Amino acid sequence: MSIAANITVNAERLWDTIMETARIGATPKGGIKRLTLTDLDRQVRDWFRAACEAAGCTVTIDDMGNMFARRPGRDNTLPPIAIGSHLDTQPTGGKFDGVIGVLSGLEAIRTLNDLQIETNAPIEVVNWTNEEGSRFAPAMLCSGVFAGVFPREFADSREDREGHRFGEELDRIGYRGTETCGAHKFGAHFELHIEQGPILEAEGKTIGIVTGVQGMRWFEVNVTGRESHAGSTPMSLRHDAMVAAARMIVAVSDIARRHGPAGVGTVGLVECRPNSRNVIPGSVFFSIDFRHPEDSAVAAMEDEMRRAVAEIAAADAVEAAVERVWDSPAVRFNDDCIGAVERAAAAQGYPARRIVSGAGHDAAYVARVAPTSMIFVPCEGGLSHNEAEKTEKDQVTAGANVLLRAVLDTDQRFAERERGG
Ligand code: HGY
Ligand code: MN
Ligand code: MN
Repeated sequence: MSIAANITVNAERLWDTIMETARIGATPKGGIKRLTLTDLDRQVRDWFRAACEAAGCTVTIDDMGNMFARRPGRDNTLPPIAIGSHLDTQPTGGKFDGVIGVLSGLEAIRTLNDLQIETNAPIEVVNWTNEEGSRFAPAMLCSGVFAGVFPREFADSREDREGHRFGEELDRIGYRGTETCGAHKFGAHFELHIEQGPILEAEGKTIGIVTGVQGMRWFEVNVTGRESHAGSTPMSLRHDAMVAAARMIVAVSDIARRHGPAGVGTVGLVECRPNSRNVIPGSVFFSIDFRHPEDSAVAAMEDEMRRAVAEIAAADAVEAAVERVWDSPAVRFNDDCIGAVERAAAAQGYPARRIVSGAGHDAAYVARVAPTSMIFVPCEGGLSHNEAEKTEKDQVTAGANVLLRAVLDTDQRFAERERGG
C-alpha cells in the first residue's frame, strides 16, 4: 500500500483543539500556567481522555500517570506505534510547548477515522507525566521511569519547593493508573514539538528532522553564611550567602560562554533565606542547568563550576554544597525513524533540515526503549518557555502532516518486514 501523498490533517480542527485546551490554565499574557499534577493538569487530562475516547480510543494509565490512548490496528498483537509528548507547562509556558505533540497525535487519530484508514499496528497517543521538571525535578521524569532511567520510588519521592511529594500529588489528582510504568512496549515513537530555538525560522525551513538531543545536567547549590544585622555588621565581618551566590551565578554564565557557542548555562531558580531586607542572608539555594551537544563538554563545565564554587566559598567565608540532581547524556535518534520523517517532509514538499534539539524532550528517554525520532516546526523568534510563544497554524499543520505520514510510513515498513518483504 503506497501512502497517498495527499493525506493531510484537518488544520482547523487541530488548531481549535490547541486553542480550546489553552484555556485550561490560561494566563493574562496569553500563555498557559499548568504545572504538573495540579488541578489544572487533572482538568486537561480529563479533557484529553474524553476526546480520545470520543475518537474511538481506549485510554489506559500507568502508575506514573502516563496516559496511552490506543487506536486498534489490523494486528493488535503488534506493539503500537506511539505519538507522544506532554500537556504540563512551565509557570510562564506558551500554548504550544508539548501541547502540539499530544494534540497532533489526537488529530492523526481523527484523520485516520475520517479517511477510514486501518493501520496494520495499533497507534497510541501518549501524554507523558512531568516532562517540564519545573515543579518536580528532574525534567522528563516519567518518560524516564518508563525507559528505566529512574526507579518509580525516586519519582514518587520528588518534592516541590513547598514540600509536596510527587507520589501524593499524583494520587491526589486521581491519575495513578494500575499498569506498571515501562511494561508497555512500542514498535516506534514519534514526537512533534516546536523547535524552541531560532534556527528553522532563520533558515526559512518549515520542518526540523530531529536527529538527537544535546546533553544536559542539573545541579542544586546550597550556600550557607550567617544571618546578621544589615546595619551594624562591618563588611569585613560578614558571611554573606547572597553575595557569594551572586558571584557563583556569574561564574556559571562565564563557564557556559567559555564553552560557547554550543554550550549554555542557566540559573533559573533562586531562594534566599530569611529573605528580609535588613538581614544579611544566611543561606541561598539556587539551581544550575548546563547543556552542550558533547557530553565531554558538559562534564568539563561541571568540573569548572565545582572549582569556581569552592574558590568563591573560601574567599567569601561561606559554605557551599553542590549536588548533581540530573544527568541526561546526549541522545542520537533511530536512523529508520529519522528517515521516515525525512521522506515524509520531502513527499509533502516542506522545506526541511536536520537539527539537534537544544531542549530536552520525552523522546530523549523513550529512544532508549523504542526506535524514536522527532519533528520540529518553527516558533517565532525561537521564543519558548515564555507566554508570548508563537507558531502559525500552517506550521503546526505541516508538522502534523509530516508526523502522520512518518507514522504511516513506519507502519507500512513494519508490515512489509512482517511479511518478509
Ligand atoms: O528543559 C527542557 O529542555 C524541557 O523544556 N523540559
Ligand atoms: Mn516540551
Ligand atoms: Mn518545555
